[in-house]
Amino acid sequence: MSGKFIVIEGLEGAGKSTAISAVTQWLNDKGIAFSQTREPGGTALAEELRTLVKQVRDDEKVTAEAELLIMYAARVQLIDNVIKPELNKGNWVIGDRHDLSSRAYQGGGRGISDELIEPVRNAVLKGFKPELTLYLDIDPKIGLARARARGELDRIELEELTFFENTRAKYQQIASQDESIVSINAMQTIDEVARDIRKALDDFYQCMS
Ligand code: Z5A
Repeated sequence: MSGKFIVIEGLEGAGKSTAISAVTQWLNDKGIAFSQTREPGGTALAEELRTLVKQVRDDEKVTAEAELLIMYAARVQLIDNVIKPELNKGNWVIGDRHDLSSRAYQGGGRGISDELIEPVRNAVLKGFKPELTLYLDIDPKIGLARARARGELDRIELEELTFFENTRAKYQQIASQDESIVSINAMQTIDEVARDIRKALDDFYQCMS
């Protein structure tokens, strides 16, 4: 595999869509061929799972464990059918969320133990991981206000503030222990965030060459 897998992560309203524009502009400037993915989603089956898991439902409770397994079912479909084939062609892949989301939301937010998450991760990922993750760090109060201003909230976005605070704490904890994750202050202006993203990409590119 010669392409690189770069992932954008963060709470809702952190500005992932805006960050992806900055990354795609940087790749275009460098003349690097790439494709984009999102999680959950990115294949026909994974998109159906995305719709199911985001749907607000009053007929039954979605358990934390079912939510976790749906995320990984969608992920394995995407990795095997899209991400790895693209990387094998030499293309870069830009991911809107990946495995770190499950560790933060299901591990931190839902409180699922590592004893359950780790075997599932290992079975699905088999050591596969992004070369670079850009984690957009934001206070959930600010992120949720941005998300609310945009329109209707999905099932996960309707969670209590403590859910997002726990999710953020897990993001921060994992990011502090993994050198492939760069934390970016997403509470700055859009231009400042874009500047920090370009710098992180420049540093990454320099380390590669
Ligand atoms: N999830 C999970 O639980 N476990 C998993 O393993 C995975 C996912 C993979 C996926 O939703 C949901 O699934 C998500 C996590 C969960 N649920 N929640 N809750 P998603 O990824 O499709 O949706 P999202 O995270 O909710 O994305 P989002 O709300 O679209 O966030 P965003 O892409 O970061 O936001 P944005 O559209 O770029 O920006 C939001 C608004 O803020 C927009 O109007 C911007 O113009 C504005 N903005 C952006 N940056 C700035 C700055 N710097 N200043 C001011 N305003 C800004």
